[in-house]
Amino acid sequence: MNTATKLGSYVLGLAVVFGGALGVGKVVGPVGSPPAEDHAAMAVPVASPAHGDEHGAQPAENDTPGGLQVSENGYTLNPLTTTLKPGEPTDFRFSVTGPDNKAVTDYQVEHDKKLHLIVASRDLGTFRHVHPEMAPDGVWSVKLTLPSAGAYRVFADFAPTGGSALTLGADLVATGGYRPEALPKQSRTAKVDGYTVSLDGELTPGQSSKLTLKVSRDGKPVTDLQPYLGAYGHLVALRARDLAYLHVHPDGEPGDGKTVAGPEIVFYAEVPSTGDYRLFLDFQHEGKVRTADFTLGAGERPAIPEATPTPTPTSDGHADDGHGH
Ligand SMILES: [Cu+2]
Repeated sequence: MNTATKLGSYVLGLAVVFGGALGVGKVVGPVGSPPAEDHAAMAVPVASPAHGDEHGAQPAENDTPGGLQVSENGYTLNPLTTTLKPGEPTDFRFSVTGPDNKAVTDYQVEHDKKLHLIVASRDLGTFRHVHPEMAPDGVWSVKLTLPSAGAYRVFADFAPTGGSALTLGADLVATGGYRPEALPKQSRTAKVDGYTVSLDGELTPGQSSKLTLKVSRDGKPVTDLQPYLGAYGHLVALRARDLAYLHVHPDGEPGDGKTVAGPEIVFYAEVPSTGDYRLFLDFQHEGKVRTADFTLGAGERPAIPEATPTPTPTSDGHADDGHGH
């Protein structure tokens, strides 16, 4: 995707562009705030050290969301591990080759890391966000334990030095017979490890949508969230059915003098289409990173045929309150 052009096509307040990698051009600063260092680099690619000269020819603008392709803009994700056994810690290894067909070894640091790896099961029940280590030859490696047999998708989210941010995707299989689970029902409340996270806001296709996530524990708002990878929260959205990848970033960041450490974390997201999305929020509190997950619909969706039980008429004879059900 030609990120410079892409950015230019949005004007105000857009914090996220679908297709979204962590880096250049895919994410811009929050509304009305001075851009942070990395955001500045994204907003003005030629000003970034990694973009010190003209880009030269870039591929034409392409609105395909991230994560759907194994190769884009001349960069290719090459998994060296394609299957693993569920429940067993396994090194997942891969490289990224560049337009010269050599393994890429120079990456821009985005949110404290050169590369972010997301792993999700095809049924979107399992989610991992990990940070592999790169060997000098450009081979990345990370210990992965997948909970159960099934089809998974890995997403490498990175920005090669001198290039645009990319999210490349590839399949990964945990061997064994499995039964895919239905997409978790739509929900605006997630519970994890005694924390409750509630989600406010609507996803509107094609528009920047404000999402507010509020973290509480034992009924009390959490106001001392800890920065994790340069933010109080990281939100990844995956579109149901094709696992198109959207990385969303918060409005404001720790240390900017106005972003509070909870209980609310505000994000701006733009989704490209109607449909269901799974949202995964990573947040850190008391030294531990946890993930809260949600299912949210965007836009008017065609009804999904499912076996809905027919409403049972009440038989206890109490009067209808007149408001219906
Ligand atoms: Cu990451």
